[in-house]
Amino acid sequence: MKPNPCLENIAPGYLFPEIAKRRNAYQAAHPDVRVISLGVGNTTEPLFGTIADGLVREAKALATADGYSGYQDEGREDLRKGISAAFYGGKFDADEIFISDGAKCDVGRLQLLFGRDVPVAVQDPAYPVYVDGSVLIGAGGAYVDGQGYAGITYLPCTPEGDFFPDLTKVRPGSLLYICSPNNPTGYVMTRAQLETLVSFANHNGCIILFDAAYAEFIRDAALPKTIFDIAGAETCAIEINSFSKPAGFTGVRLGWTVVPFGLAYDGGGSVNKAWSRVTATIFNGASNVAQAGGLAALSPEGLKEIRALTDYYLENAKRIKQTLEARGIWTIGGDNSPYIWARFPGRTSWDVFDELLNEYHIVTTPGSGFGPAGESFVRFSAFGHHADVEEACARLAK
Ligand code: PL4
Repeated sequence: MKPNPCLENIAPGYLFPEIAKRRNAYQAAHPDVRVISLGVGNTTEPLFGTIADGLVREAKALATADGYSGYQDEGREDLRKGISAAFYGGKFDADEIFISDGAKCDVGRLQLLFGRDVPVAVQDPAYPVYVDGSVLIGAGGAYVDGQGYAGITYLPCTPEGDFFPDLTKVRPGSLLYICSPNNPTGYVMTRAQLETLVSFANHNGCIILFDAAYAEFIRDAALPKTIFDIAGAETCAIEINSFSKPAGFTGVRLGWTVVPFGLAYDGGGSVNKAWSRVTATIFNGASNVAQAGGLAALSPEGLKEIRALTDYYLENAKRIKQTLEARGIWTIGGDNSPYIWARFPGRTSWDVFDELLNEYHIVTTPGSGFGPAGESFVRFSAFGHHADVEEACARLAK
């Protein structure tokens, strides 16, 4: 038996396990050093009461005749309605919202809707799953070290270009991956930028896969939290979102995807119906315990807990950003997102990563791991205990 040919194209090694490998090797060689991680974006703080109670109640109910439930393939209707009410002003029907086991999993599945021949364009830098997921379905072409995949259109989003892609590079009929607040840059697209994107997509037959996993970190009221704040988005966008970062569900696993009824293929076929067919075939629903936790997170008390948790990480972000800037390092992000993107001109990202690990015992994420335009940048994650972030900042200040 031969491997799937797509596997021959994929870059050797996924970014985050590679970082973990280097960290573990360093720790093994220096057992007395306390390494602090500002690397992977993994939540660290315990769940608050209302959300935790929602999980516990459901788990206990499963042990009772009345409370037991089995498959919930499509996701609880009250959860889908609750998401529409809490995050979209109630404008979506429950059947336009699909419950998932997390944003990453749906990013990986969504391209089944479009197949291997669709042109793919991604922001560069970007969360690696967009390109790797495309490659796995055969849409990426071969990997060229330092340049990325030959079959994918990389759209540099740099400080010089206001972190907005050059849309003239996007072929009509493309799938366009956009993430805002952005991972890794922490940049949040303005309303005007999103309007330009939506207008471009509608005029050029493109579909935007909009990853809003960090929307609840936005504090500036002028910045849209969802692409569906923009008129016309319902005919050109799918939004992916998650309870992972706002509610601390990275391990619990729960997310959602909005596929509007108004989104159509060329020729008029419903993308919503197609997604319903795909998920019914290859997904058996999110955990019923996780869904109960998600429902609790949408209660008035739960939404306050989301605010408090995201505030906690934003305090870390502010502290890291101030520390780096006090050292004269250029940064962006961290105000409305949990990531700070720091620039080290003339150096490679892995070189800076190694220095931060060896000299400061701090794990970061090298910018080049997010795409060619990430070279010379390093991402600092604000997910961590306050005390650890304080210590990391004290080390960085020296
Ligand atoms: C490490 C833009 C983190 N093993 O938890 P999910 O599946 O709902 O959300 C994953 C996700 C989706 N969209 C964006 C993200 O940034 C993430 C999580 N990214 C990071 O450090 O960049 C965790 C990465 C994890 C992974 O591979 O996803």
